[in-house]
Amino acid sequence: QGDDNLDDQRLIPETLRAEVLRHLTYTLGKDAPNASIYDWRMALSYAIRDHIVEPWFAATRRTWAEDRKRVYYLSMEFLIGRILEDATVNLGLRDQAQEVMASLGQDFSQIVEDEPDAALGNGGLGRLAACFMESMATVGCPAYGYGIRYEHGLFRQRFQNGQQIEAPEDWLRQTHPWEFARPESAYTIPFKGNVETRDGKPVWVPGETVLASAHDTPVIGWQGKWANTLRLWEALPTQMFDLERFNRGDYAAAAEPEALARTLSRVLYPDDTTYQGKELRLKQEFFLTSAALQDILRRFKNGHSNLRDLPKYVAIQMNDTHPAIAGPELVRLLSDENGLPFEEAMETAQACLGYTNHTLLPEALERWATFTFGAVLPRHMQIVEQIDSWHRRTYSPPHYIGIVKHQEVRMGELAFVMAHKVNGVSALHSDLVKKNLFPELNRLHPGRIINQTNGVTPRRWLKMANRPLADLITETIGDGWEADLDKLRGLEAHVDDAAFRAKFDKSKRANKVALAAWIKDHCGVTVSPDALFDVQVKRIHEYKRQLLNILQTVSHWHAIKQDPTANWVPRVKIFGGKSAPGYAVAKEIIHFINDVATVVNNDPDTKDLLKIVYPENYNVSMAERLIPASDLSEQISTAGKEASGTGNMKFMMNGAPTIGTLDGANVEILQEVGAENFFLFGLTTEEAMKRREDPDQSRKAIEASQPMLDVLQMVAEGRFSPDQKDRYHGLVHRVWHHDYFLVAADFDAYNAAQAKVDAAYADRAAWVRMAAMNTARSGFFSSDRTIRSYMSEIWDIPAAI
Ligand code: 26R
Repeated sequence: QGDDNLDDQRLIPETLRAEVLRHLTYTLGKDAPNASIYDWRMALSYAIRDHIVEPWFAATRRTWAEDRKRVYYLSMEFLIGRILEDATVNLGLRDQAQEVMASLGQDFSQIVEDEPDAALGNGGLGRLAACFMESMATVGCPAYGYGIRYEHGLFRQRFQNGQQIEAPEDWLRQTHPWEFARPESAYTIPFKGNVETRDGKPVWVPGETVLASAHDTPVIGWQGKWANTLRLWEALPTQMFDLERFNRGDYAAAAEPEALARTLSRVLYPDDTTYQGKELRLKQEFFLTSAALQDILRRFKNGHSNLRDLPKYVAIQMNDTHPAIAGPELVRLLSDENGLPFEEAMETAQACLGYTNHTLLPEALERWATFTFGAVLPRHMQIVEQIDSWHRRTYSPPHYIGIVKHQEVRMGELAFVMAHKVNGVSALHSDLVKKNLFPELNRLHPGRIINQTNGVTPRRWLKMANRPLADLITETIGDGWEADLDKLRGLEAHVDDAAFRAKFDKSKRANKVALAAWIKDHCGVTVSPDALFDVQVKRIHEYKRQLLNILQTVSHWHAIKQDPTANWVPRVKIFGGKSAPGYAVAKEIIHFINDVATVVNNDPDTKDLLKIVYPENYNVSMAERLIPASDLSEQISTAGKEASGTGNMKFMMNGAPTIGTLDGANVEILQEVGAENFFLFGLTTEEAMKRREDPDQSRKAIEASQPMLDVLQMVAEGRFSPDQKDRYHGLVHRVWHHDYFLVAADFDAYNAAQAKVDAAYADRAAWVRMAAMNTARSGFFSSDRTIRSYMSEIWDIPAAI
């Protein structure tokens, strides 16, 4: 059986079957004839979870016994997705689970799909944290992920007349079977109040407190050899309710303290576009960070007494600046609460802390008004000032560098100063972090900024999501590639073998057939699996340029109509992604894509040649369905804007060549796969910066391009909004006159690259070879490689496996 690698502890199906039935009876309190799909899913999940607990205990015991250093990954987002199938894959139990459920009259894949996504994240940053958790468990890095147990994850997206409507997400309405509540692990989190001086020492007298209560989810690595903990904090009131008010009959007021406290873990901030000075967001950030640090110090003290030894046992990674309050909070805990002198507390904290930057966009860089910061965290405001002047004193920077500037606390600078290592997430991005984001700090602290190119877990994104291809890989090069992805290079020897290519093509086609059926079901659009599936899935942002894609699609449609009998390659354009609820321009792009889709999909002239589909509510499980069925990966951000991208790596692994710009990790993908297997186009970062210096750049580009003129003309005339002809006048105007992201400047180059794609796709043998080369050369993009690199270059932790 393909994925059953746990030879030494092979479960016989009868055992698993008995376990499922035992949980159905004794945990769910149901008998088989009355069990719903939910009951079966819970029973199977508990049965599978039981098999995670042993390796989890073993890993914990070993970490304690060997007194090992642990990494603590602090993140406001963990975009986990579904857990059941992933757990069965890593335990080598997927085939048995399927067999067992079939014997019970249940369809395994239906059960898997009954699980709601744990959508505790917006996009790339949150999904990266999830891939890292899985890789840390796979390579045997002792680790805790710390996050917030949001009651409502990322909103559900629907389209109404083509427009995005948000509805609350409610993943915890059903029991979440993977977590263990740990009410005994709870910490008091203080806020507000003021700082008094007692015996010459500062004492923070908080004005409010809430309780952070832990929920642990074990994360199992490949082949069940190691497991770590994802610890998510739930906010609870320190005082349940006001009994006095309750007894007076004022029930609403009596429940107020509870409601207020709980809002802290109520919703995930769905805005990954602009920094907003929202007090609740700052409180959430401190809530996570303080709970994590208190937990870390408690664990450290349980075995060690000298706090100066903390960095020998503790590495703390800040996932962007969202937990950057960890710097001052750790200093506060070490000095105010544990008596270390300020400078020793500083040194100790710095030696523990690392900071990963994930964005250069100025509007997404966190800054807090000193007024808000000082009101919510009065003691931290003082410590931040102290850190700032310590830094100035110690390094006497020739140019003024400040953490606190213009009455704002700049969280990037704070994180930088408090960390011993700062990293970007792709080679290009790390260069830009040095040159453009922190030039002064980089001069003062040479060598502190390093690069750690992102990666993705091949267990979820290849082994689990693309069974046909995974099976072909194993058949061709044997097993072992799952934990050593460089082995995929072995496929290269087969790409010129027609029989191998036929099998590769067959695996892709199987995924496309399945996706076509799903699209029919979910979008009501009929698409042919023989068409080229061209996919752009990611959050909707101007810099990611979904607009470039849809405008080029309009141009392509127009070209087909001009010359309907030419030898066109049939295409299906697939879009997926959510806009931040307050991001009007992104929402307009969604509306526009849907409006274009309505016109194009109903045009008899282009019926078999072009379709546009945009399924609602793109999330991790939709990505698992779309990416393996893709022929072409759209990675077309304006150069210099996408920090890395991780979707780009998932497509590559799944044998979809990229059409893309020299941005983020695309640069490294191109380098690995070779220019002949990549459709490169567009301005470089430098060229883009130069181009923007000309205020007329977009007008000039449009006037020099007949296709662009035609497209904008059609849109302006209302061809895609017949019910409201001027609907997209604003959009067209912005392309002409305010095109910061250079849609017009890159349009012709993109159009030409798409023509090359068509030509390449028409040559089947060459295309399949190219697709296979993408898989074969994707080994570098395993998050195992990334994690090993963090371990040696930032965390100083040796691998256990
Ligand atoms: C503070 C708030 C406004 C906020 C800003 C930005 C919240 C969340 C974000 C999300 C950003 C930081 C993000 O997801 N960045 C993405 O990180 C990925 C993982 O490193 C990269 O691959 C991707 O390029 C980058 O956009």
